[in-house]
This record gives sequence, C-alpha cells and structure tokens, in this order.
Amino acid sequence: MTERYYTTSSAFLEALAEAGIGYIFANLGSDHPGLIEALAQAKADGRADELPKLIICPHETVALSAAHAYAMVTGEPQAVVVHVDSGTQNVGGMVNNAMRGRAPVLVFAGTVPYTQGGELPGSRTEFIQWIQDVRDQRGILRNYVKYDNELRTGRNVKQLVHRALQIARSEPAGPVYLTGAREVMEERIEPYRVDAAAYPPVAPAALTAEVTAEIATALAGARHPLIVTSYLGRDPAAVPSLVALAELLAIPVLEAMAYHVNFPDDHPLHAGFQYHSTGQNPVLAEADVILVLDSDVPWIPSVNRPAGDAAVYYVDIDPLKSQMQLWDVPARRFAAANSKVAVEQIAAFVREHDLVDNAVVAERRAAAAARHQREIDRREAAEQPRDDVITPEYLTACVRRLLDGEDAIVLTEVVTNSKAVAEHLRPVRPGSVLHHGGGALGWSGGAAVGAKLARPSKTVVSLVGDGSFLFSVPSSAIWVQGRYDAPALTVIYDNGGWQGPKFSTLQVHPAGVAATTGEFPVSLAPTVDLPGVALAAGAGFGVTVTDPAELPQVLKDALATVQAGRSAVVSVRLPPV
Ligand SMILES: Cc1ncc(C[n+]2csc(CCOP(=O)(O)OP(=O)(O)O)c2C)c(N)n1
Ligand SMILES: [Mg+2]
Repeated sequence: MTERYYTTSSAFLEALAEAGIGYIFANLGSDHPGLIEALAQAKADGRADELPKLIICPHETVALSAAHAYAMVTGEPQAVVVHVDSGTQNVGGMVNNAMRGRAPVLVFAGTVPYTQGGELPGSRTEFIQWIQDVRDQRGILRNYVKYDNELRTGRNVKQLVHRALQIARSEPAGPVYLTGAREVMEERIEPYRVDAAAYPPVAPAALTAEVTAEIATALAGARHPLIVTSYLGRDPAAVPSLVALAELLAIPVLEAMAYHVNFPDDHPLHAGFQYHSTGQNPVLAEADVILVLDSDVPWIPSVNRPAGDAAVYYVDIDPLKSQMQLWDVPARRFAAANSKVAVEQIAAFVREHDLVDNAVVAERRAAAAARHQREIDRREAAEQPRDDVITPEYLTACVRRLLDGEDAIVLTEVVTNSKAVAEHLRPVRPGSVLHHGGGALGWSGGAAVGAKLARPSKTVVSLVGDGSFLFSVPSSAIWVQGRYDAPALTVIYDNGGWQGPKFSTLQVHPAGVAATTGEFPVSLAPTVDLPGVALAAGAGFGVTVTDPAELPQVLKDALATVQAGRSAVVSVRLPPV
C-alpha cells in the first residue's frame, strides 16, 4: 500500500493533463467513484490545477460536440467521460460527426465492476451494475473510433492514454475510446511519470516527387484546370497555400459540400459552392484537369459530374475512404498526403520548372473574375429584403453585417439552408466557420461551448435549423454555456420543420403522391417556443422574429447580450416547409 492516495484514476487524470488536455466534458455515474475521489483528493492537496477541469454536461451530446469543436479550433484533443454503456450510447450521432470531421477526442467510459462479492475495491454495490452489464460495450463505438481498448491495470494506464491520443491526433485524426472497470480504476499504484512528448502525432505526409511532377504538369498544361475541395480549410494554415497555387496558374476553386473557409469567397478565382444540386455544375463540366483536395464527396454523380475524359487527381490523407462502404470516384491518380504539404509541393514544382504560360493564365484569370462578379451580383440581388417574408438569404446577409468587424467563430448546422449561408455569409477568414463534417444533427449547442472555451476572446455564433436546434438538447447546451461562462449567440433558421426529408422525397418521387398532395410529415407544428426553451435554461435573451424590418435590431440586441456574458437565442421565421 502506498503512502500517498494514488490510483489508476489518479494516473489516468495525470496522463490527460500531461498530454495537454485541459477539459474533461463529463457526464458521471456509478462507474466513476475512482475519478471523483482522485479529483477531490487533488483539490484537498492543493493540486487541482494540475489536473484537467471537469465540465459537467447534463447530456452526452453536448459533451462530445464540445470536445469536437474545441479540437477543431485548436487542433488539440480534449477528453469526454461518460457512464458505461448508457452514456456511450447517448454520445450517439456525435461520434459519427467526430469521425467524419476528423476530430481528435478521447472518450472514456467505465464498465460495470467484474466482481460482485467485495473481492476487490470497487466491486458491485448497486443493482444497476447487473443491468448495465453488456457483452461488448466497446462495440457500441467501434464503427466510429480509430482505436478502442480496455484499461486493465493502472500500471500502464498512462502509456495507453498517450497511445490512444497519438492515434487520435495522427491524420486522419478521429475519436478513440477507452473503457475501464471500477476495480481497475480503484487500483492503488505507485505514482509514476511517462513522457507525453514521446507520443507525437505522425508527421505530415508528402507527395512523392513523381506524383508531384505528374499533377503539376497536368494542371499547367490544362485548358480548364479546376480544384475541388471540401475541407482543406480545417487546417486554416493550408488556405494561403491553396490560394498561392490557384493564383500561380489561375485555377478556379470549387467548394463542394464545403462548410469551412477553404478559399476566400471574395477571391476572383472562387468558383462557387456546390451542395445538393439538382443539375449539372457548368464549372465542373468544363474542366479538363481536376485536382480534388480533401473531399469526401466532390460531386454526386447521379446529378452532377465531370466530363468523361477529364483527368482527375485525388489528394487526401485518406484518398480511398476506406471507412465508407461504397465510394467510387474514378481518378487517374490517388495520393495520400497532407493537403497543405501537397499544394506547396505542386506550386514549387510549377515555379521551379517554369510551367506558367502567362498569356493562358491571364486569359483564364479574366474569365474567372468575370464569372465571379456575375455571381456576386446574383447573390446581392437574392439577399435584398422583402416586405412579406424573411428569406434565408436576407437573414444570412443580416448576420454577415452584424458580424462585420467582429472576431467571430461561426458554427453552422443549417442543413437545407447551407448554400444560402455559404453564399451570403461570404466568409473569408480561414478558421472562422466550422461544421461538424458528419451526418448527425444536434452538434451546434455543445460545439458552441467547446469553441468558446477554446477561444474565450472570440464571439461564438451558431446558425442552426429549427430541427437541429431541438436535436442539440438545447436545455442542456444552454445550461452548460451559462454555468461555464461560455455564452453564444444562436440564430435559428426556423422553417417550421424538416425541409431535409421533404427535399429527399422530391428527389426520388418528383411527381409522386406526396409531391402532388403535399403530404410530407415534416412539419414541427404546433411550434415550440424555441427561444423560450433557451430562456428557461438560463439564456439572457430569447426572441422570435417574424418582421424583416425588425431583424437587424433584434440581432444587435442579442449580440450585445452575448458580449455582456449571457447566451442569446433568436428564432427567425422563414417560409414554412
Ligand atoms: C441525428 C439525426 N437524426 C435525423 C437526421 C435526418 N435529417 C436530416 S435533415 C433533417 C431535418 C433537419 O431539420 P432542420 O435542422 O430544421 O433543417 P431543414 O431541413 O429544415 O433545413 C433530418 C431530421 C439526421 N441527419 N441526424
Ligand atoms: Mg427546419
């Protein structure tokens, strides 16, 4: 027996701190007495600052999305602690988001004790420990994590934490899952140290010289080269490198299913945003050489695809999407590389080999600039206010003007209004817009907490659909925002329901009975008082807006509330689904 109280739980918490983790987003249960005792012990010893701070989240959706957004903003993982199988199931869809969004997060859950007669400290004491005893708890998350393992002793818990974090942080980054039984977490051990610096993420991968030459030569020789990207801007430092390559050869950049600032929207080479299209994109059709950089879905071939003879080059750290069952994008070359490194290599090759044909480049630049200007004119017309309704375009323009000059991080979860938001928010600052990158709605409430804790000096704004707002467990999210001094402005694009499934039905059955009778079960009437939910959970401001003329002032008042330290929710009524 050691002198000092020190258990697996103490070592686990120390390892997180030694790895640079400042926050544990936690929802606790009967599996956590070891952690609770270790934290209390550290506080009693005056060492609380040496361990991560617990952020209590009344719902696990909030916990994981907060850790996800924190990692997106900083590049650094945080931890999530949840309760056995039940809490693990409640992180639910948010782990799909962390996986697809390539966010490093360490999720830990206890398991029920494996002794029942008091054989070991931590042995079963509560009936629920039989009820929560399932065959494969780790299997709940195995579809979504890069690594899962069970802590079996405190004597190597630090090595396992660092290994899990090293895997989580290495590209493609993603969540990892550890479990530990109550007896293991109670095990008394000798304090020990492990050097966290010896577990760095894998260094960025580069293109080979041959592939660099092949892509650079193809782009330089193309008549209509095109770059398609979806999430290169997850690394804000990659954006200037992409701009440099695009400018060098006057290559237009098309953002496909993009929710980040991959390329500044005000740049003449910005070739627009491609979301769920119903028709062929002319820029894509015209291209003869296409470099796809960091994209899961560069186009949807049933509605929109490149010309059959276009030469496609695919660069992504995971170019074959081995975690997707069906994925089929024919290309001339696939290369696994860090996209920032790759575009810098391609640009360097072009310069070193003097591949720029100035006349061709100038002509292309002029054509792109003219197209960009037409696009800006079209958007300006679309965002003009109307007397009768608030359009998503006008609403987004109001948000853009509100945030002009503001150092803001904008989280988006607006589903069918994604294109309107991208086109009218017109973001230019890399890293200023975040989206989970996954398939599960309900991220933005918790994500706002993570973004604000990561960058306390910034203003955090969430733009969300009404359905997405309800998915995000708003009572829990707003409460956490209030308790941990992480205020956010939430603007709800309230179209009274779920436009998404209606859109899907119309795509498959454009002239079906649902379409002709209007029988779509997607309305969320009678309307929930969405700002009222937020007010009840502690928000300082909650208003529903129906009048286009009132909108700018309400948004200003809401922002002022956030800047004074309390969360604000503005629900804006759009034409109903
Ligand atoms: C967790 C989860 N459940 C269900 C869905 C399916 N889904 C996709 S879009 C959508 C509607 C979302 O509503 P809202 O946020 O109001 O956006 P809108 O479709 O109205 O633009 C739903 C339910 C999902 N993506 N994630
Ligand atoms: Mg909606």
